[in-house]
Amino acid sequence: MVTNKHVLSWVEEMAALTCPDKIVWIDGTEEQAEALRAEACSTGEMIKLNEEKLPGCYLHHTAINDVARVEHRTFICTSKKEDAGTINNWMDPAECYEKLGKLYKGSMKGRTMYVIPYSMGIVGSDFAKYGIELTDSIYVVLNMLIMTRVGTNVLEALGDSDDYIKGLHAKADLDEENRYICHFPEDNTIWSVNSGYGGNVLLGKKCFALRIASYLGRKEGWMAEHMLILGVEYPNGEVKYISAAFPSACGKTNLAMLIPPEVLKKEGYKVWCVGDDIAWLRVGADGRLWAVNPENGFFGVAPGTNEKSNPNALYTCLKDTIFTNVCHNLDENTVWWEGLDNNPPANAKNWRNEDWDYRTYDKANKVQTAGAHPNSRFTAKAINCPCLSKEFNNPAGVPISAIVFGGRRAKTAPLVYQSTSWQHGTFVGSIMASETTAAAAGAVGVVRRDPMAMRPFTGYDMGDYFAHWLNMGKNIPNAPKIFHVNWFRTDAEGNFIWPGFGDNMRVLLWILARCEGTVDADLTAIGYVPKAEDINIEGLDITIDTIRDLLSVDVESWKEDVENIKAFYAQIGERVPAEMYEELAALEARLG
Ligand code: OXD
Ligand code: MN
Repeated sequence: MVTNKHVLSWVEEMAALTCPDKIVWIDGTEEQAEALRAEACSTGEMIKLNEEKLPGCYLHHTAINDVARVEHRTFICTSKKEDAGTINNWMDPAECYEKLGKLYKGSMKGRTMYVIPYSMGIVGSDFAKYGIELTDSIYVVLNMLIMTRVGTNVLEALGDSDDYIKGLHAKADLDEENRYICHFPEDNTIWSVNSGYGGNVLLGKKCFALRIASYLGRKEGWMAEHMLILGVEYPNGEVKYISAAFPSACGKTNLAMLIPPEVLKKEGYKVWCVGDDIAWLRVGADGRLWAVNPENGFFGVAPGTNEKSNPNALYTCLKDTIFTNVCHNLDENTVWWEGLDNNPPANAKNWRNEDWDYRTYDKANKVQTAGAHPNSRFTAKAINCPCLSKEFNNPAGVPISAIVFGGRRAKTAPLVYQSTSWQHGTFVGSIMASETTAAAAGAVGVVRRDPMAMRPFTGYDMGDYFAHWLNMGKNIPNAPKIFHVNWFRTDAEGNFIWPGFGDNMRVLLWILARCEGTVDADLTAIGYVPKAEDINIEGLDITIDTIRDLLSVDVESWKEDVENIKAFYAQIGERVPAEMYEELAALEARLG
């Protein structure tokens, strides 16, 4: 029985707007979830997959015009435009409520409204924040049950408080022209309409745990970041934790679930996954920075996931998983995607649910010809991950030794470098960037600046966000050291030089050795760079000269980058802190 009057009156108000035929409260029980799965299968919203090969797994197809996050239709609605900043789209809150109100009006007629009480973080912990999502999609309910902690215990923990994030989602007509993902950070509210794609409709994830949470973090003195969290276990059993931010398509989930190379595994090194996408960070009583993963599952990109790139992810999605927009193997009633193996199914439906002949696949035109959409996903439970950290459910989180930023750069960034201070590290994060690859449409090698990988996810002005980072640094007596990595340097023929994947562990070990103060480094114009001999290359088909090459600082391309950074800071505008300009000027001077 729900007694919280704030919740009851809000649900009533939203129901009066959307007019559902009925309202169902999600209680988190397996019985209710199972009944919803059966209902979704009976209407064709989901397909039950082969119970022997993929127990508890389902397949879902989104509308073909609705397969990814829509940054151009994502808005931050603060009362003052300046507070949303120049990088975000902004709409006046009153105008937005009115505009979307019209789209919601009567949109749930003939449908059911599901009320999902959920927690980001462990219910009752200091880190936890609560949300309620109203949705007319069973698919959303079933995904939220995997991605967050859902149930009546959330309402009990909330008590009579109105301190929760109010999320309203309606599929409406899935009309692209009227698709909106809107955030009202001053009202703890998220409104999403006309989409059914995960990143736009699982409101606990990007909308709450990053955009709204980053706003709350600034107000309350903590940080919400687009970061994976992993633990490196040493042969003596000690575990050190790293959090790392990468733009999309840089292998975040793979790094989070890394398997060390044979030589290190034999010595007893292990890696444990705490999270693959989002970290909430707070200063602990011991003066260290502590992190939790506020999610409870993984919403990972399927294509490219295989036995070599990420066996742990593959294993994680063998049961209790919802697959979205992958290829359906009709003979086996299983799933397939490009990059899984070299055996595409002969009798299959593609991500659009049309008959598919794998021989028509053209790499240059993936969206049209692939079996699985390039952004097809698996929604899988964290507890099914073989390398899940035993601290995953620790309400206190894990202490972070190193923060790592990364990008995809063909030349500019070396394999790894370390910042010289928190302020310099904040600068390094602020200039993060990735170059577009031939795999994506548009020009190759165009630099997209993506500060801290938060460009699409900061719920306020980017300059204020940098200032928040600087302030946090002043309040963390034992702050993590800050690093930058680049797995993607290429040779003259455009081939990747560094092997990547599990071998990235070799770089993580150098990073942690720096945090422990047990290894030396060379100070360069951009920061501390390893001495080549300190990167362990045992068992690798790579010479120390190649490592030297990977660690070299290409002064000319950095000078070009400085110009690009200046333009980007100018675009962010006047709230970029003076300290960032100081760091930029110092870098320019050091480059000569
Ligand atoms: C994601 C993203 O889906 O960053 O995690 O785009
Ligand atoms: Mn992400």
